[in-house]
Amino acid sequence: MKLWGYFRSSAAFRARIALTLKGIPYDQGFVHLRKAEQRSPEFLARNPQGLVPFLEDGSTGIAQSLAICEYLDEIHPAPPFLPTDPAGRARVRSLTLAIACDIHPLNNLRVLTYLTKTLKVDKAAHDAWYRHWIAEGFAALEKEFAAPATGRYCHGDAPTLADICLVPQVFNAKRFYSDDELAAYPRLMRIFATCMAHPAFDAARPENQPDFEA
Ligand SMILES: N[C@@H](CCC(=O)N[C@@H](CS)C(=O)NCC(=O)O)C(=O)O
Repeated sequence: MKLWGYFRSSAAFRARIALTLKGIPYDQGFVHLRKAEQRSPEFLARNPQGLVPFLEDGSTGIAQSLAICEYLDEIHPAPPFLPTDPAGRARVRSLTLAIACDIHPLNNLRVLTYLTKTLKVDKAAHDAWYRHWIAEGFAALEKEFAAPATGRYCHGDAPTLADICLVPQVFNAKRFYSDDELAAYPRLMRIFATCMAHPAFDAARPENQPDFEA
């Protein structure tokens, strides 16, 4: 398999975690988002959606990180990304979508670029926008993690799709929030710490990627 991504991309980070959790070896292709390589004719020919990640498995090409995660879960069922009971599966999907649909897209590069370059929003407003959507999303998640106790990870004692999305979102938040500020979400940060102690999450982190730039 070959994963096209960018070290700082939260969505590509999800795919790296998923591949590593499954123990699937993969090659990486690099798409430099700051250099707009996602909009190059070469990359658009590969992925018309113009976003990373993009997974190639033989002749199969898959855009969208959650579609990639589900594909990997279907072809390599162990360890599973979802619990077995319908209520648990629904809860994990709900947490996953709260991050992937309701937090992450609002702070995506193309949205921020539209704010600053097209709408001429200044840096203070840009940063306020970014912080607002993180704060609103994390506050809701923190309540979700309250009671009843749900285990060491987002749901239970093993990583699920929700953890695969939570960890990159915390890395993303750390660009605009100090650790002291993030301490306002103690349950969320406890789960983050649990995940980061897991070798698959650590291996997938941006600093451990060949295209990492400080
Ligand atoms: N819903 C997509 C989001 C993908 C996405 O937004 N990728 C970002 C990086 S995290 C990207 O490629 N951004 C390029 C841009 O905004 O131009 C997924 O889950 O894969």
